[in-house]
Amino acid sequence: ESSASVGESLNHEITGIDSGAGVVKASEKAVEEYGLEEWEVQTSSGGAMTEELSNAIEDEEPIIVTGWTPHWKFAKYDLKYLEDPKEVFGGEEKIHTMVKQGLKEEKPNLNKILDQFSWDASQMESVMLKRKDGTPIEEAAKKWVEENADQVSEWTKGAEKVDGVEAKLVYVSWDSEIASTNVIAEVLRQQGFEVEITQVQNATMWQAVAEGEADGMVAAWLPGTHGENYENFKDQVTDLGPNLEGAKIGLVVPEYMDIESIEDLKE
Ligand code: PBE
Repeated sequence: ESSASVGESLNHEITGIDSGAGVVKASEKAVEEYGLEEWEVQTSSGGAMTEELSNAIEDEEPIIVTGWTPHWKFAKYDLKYLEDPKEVFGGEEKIHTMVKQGLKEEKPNLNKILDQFSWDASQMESVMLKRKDGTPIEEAAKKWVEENADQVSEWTKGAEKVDGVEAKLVYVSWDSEIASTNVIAEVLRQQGFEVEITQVQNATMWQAVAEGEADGMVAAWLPGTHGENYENFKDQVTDLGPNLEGAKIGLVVPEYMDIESIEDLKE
């Protein structure tokens, strides 16, 4: 199968997610920088993307998706990242926790827990997988918190329990962030916070924290994916540092596809 037929068989479409996602913007940039004039990044949602991926794999058909790690799809399917010799997608990233300015003074216990929140890619993936396999996310989060009490006690160390203090978190409906946000929300609930988690678009997530409408978020992918968002708001948010290391974005295809690099989409 030649790469020309890959383009034709895909109608020169890359299956994207929501248009606000950094990985979609990076994919559009890749289309430009690799000279893939015929190609287009179709936007939809994270859920629609994984649905299309599942369908394609079922029929062993070609597909290219805007992908990222951590994600359950790598546990479910044989997938590979297309090589990116121009490094448009950047390298390894970290997911940071961002809070509104002054949170430390306003809600010190909330700030402390958000600051101490940190886990790894395989832990996040395990929660994502449970949800994928049908467990409601609140339940999957509760279970994870229960089974990882030692680690969770590191997150709450030095924080006093509260009685109904509001904790407002914002996130985007990406599988990875659905997992992290629900896990930290469960921890906060157990500490006595009145937790409200709100699903928004990426730009709104940053803006809500910058304007102090939300207390924080655990979904800032840096330095690349959300680099532009961070540039826009860095003077209005407080960066509490990474909560997860070893994240990555890129174009992802099934192993059975006969291409290895983004360059291969050119012909
Ligand atoms: N993601 C998941 C997001 C960040 C987290 C890779 C889809 C994005 O592209 O903005």
